[in-house]
Amino acid sequence: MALGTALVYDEEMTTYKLLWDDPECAIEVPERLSKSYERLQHYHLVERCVRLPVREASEEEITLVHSPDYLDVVKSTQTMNEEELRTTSKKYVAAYFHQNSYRCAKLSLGGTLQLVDAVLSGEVQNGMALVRPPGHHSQRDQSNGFCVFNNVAIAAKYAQKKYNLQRILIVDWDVHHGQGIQYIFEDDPSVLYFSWHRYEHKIFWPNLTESDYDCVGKGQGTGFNINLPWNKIGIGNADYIAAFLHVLLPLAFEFDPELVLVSSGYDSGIGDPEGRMNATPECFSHLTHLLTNLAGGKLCVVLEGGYHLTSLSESVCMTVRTLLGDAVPRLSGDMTPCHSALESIQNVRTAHTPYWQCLSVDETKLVQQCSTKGSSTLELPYEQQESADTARFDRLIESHMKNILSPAPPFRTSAVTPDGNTFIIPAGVHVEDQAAPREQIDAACSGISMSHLKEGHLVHSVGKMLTVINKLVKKQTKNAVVLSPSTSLSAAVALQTSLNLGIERVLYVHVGDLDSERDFENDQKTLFVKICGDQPSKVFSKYHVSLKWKDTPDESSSFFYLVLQILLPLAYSYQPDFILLSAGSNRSVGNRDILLLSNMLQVLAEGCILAIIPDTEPELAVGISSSLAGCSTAMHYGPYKCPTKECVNALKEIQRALQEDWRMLRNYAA
Ligand code: X5A
Ligand code: ZN
Repeated sequence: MALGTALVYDEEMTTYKLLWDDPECAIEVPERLSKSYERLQHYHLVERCVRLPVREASEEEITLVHSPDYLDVVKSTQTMNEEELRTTSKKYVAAYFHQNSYRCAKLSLGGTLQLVDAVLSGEVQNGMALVRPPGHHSQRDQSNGFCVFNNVAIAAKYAQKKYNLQRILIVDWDVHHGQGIQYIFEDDPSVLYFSWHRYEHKIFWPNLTESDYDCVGKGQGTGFNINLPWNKIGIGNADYIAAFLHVLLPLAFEFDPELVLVSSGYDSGIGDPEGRMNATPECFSHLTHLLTNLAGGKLCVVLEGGYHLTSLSESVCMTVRTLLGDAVPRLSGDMTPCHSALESIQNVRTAHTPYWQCLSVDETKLVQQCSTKGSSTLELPYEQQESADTARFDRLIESHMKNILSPAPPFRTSAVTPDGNTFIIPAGVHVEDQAAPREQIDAACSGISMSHLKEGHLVHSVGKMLTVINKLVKKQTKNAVVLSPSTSLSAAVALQTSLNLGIERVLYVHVGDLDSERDFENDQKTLFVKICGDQPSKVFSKYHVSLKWKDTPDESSSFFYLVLQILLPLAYSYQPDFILLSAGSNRSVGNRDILLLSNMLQVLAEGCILAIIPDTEPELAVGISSSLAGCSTAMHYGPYKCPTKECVNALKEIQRALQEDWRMLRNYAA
């Protein structure tokens, strides 16, 4: 059954601050924490989480990463006067100490470890630690960039030691390079570290050569350090999603971690004075959800930076909401990655080609990145308001959030099951028992030959499905699973009905054979994607993509590659309002792959998915309904393997042909 989401927060971590004038450090204020927490309360998210108390980290834990000498220095700041604190702070880069720094740093780390314990002991599914001081810049013997102890790096060492983990993924979406984490794990293949960061050809802090894409790790750890430098400001939603789909996630799936730690800085979000990037708060919902299919959903999100208080706190809320399994809001803005972002993506993919199978099947080359060409397609809201009033910008974010967060109705998953078969449906899923009236069924089926469907089947399955579609369109239900005697027919009826009800863009994904395949070209209201094991009869076109996909038969799957390289990019580019996912007979992908697909597709259309499953396959329906109900993140999808050259070539052809129409397919600039 569904495990909960943990939240770590303690007011005591607001009891240290900068005591003197230092413009560089002035942004790291206690309100970062208190405002975020207040916002979580405002959205009633705190009460939905499992509250974990913080604790002090032990010296043994601190020295998993830091030197005893450095620990002594930090310890000694407890009793220093302001003059001494200043002198000690000056020994480091962009650091400051207060008499309470040591105590708070111990709580910050201890709180992070509490979260790791709760997730790895199975007490909760995932969670977030709202902590300060942050950690990812701090190093073995130094404080750096407001960081005292390296919370996430120590958490990884702690998890390896206490739970004997072999593979941990660290995702650092803070806008700064977590060079501290890189230094600690650069020769270690058991920790895969991914960081994107504002770089601007090294002119941005911390101005390190080793933050560039060609720094891939050392010795045994070669290939396990992934740097994605942004050479422009104004990087936005489309760029971040492209970075996940084309860089982080394929490598992460191939790596197959047992735990995911997020160095979760929100200075990569819109309005931040440090990052000057453009990602809106709901982008963090997407990033979070996209990670939930790794490591059986064991995800620990740990706060790092984030200096625009409104942007920070809204983004924190979006992250926690998503950890709780709420629907992921639609992503705003044009889904076209900018040229500079694509250059960076191309280069990091090329730099990692020797180390990752899923990249080596693709042919990539380096591109010369110049500092002038290309810019984000989004405006720079931060720059607009820089001189003027920040209050106006705050109101802008707030009204944006109101717009995208639809008020929560009794949101649940519905199911249509054959009579007397309700026992298979997971708790919390609503079994629909109301069939639409006969006239409605007849109208919905007009033009679709239902002749070989038995009368009883028709009324039960199609009739109830129509009721469910009505509810989906009216937002009275979140998503649904239909067990059907003929998935092709049910899908055809569902498609026609949803369009009749005024849905403008339907993404229709069908896996397996389809009884009668109509032509979707020129019908811009449907993007049809069919996945089958045989060569498709029809050549693909913009709105009608049939593709052949076949794994070599064994325990592992390469389906993630198709999902990340084709299906999600198509879906993100199309921005559907409704998703139809149907499974036919003679499928070339396993049930586990369909679960991965249904889980991943939930980032689109606010999760409004109707899944149509053969009524002979109740196990699949159970899996999908629990996935749609947001309680199956505990499932482990691995092991993964690399797709065959043949599959990759077929996909590449589609990618090339359609990337002008569907921009998120693009993963290179040249
Ligand atoms: C944790 C974090 C930023 C330091 C910036 C110094 N540190 N210019 O975001
Ligand atoms: Zn940062």
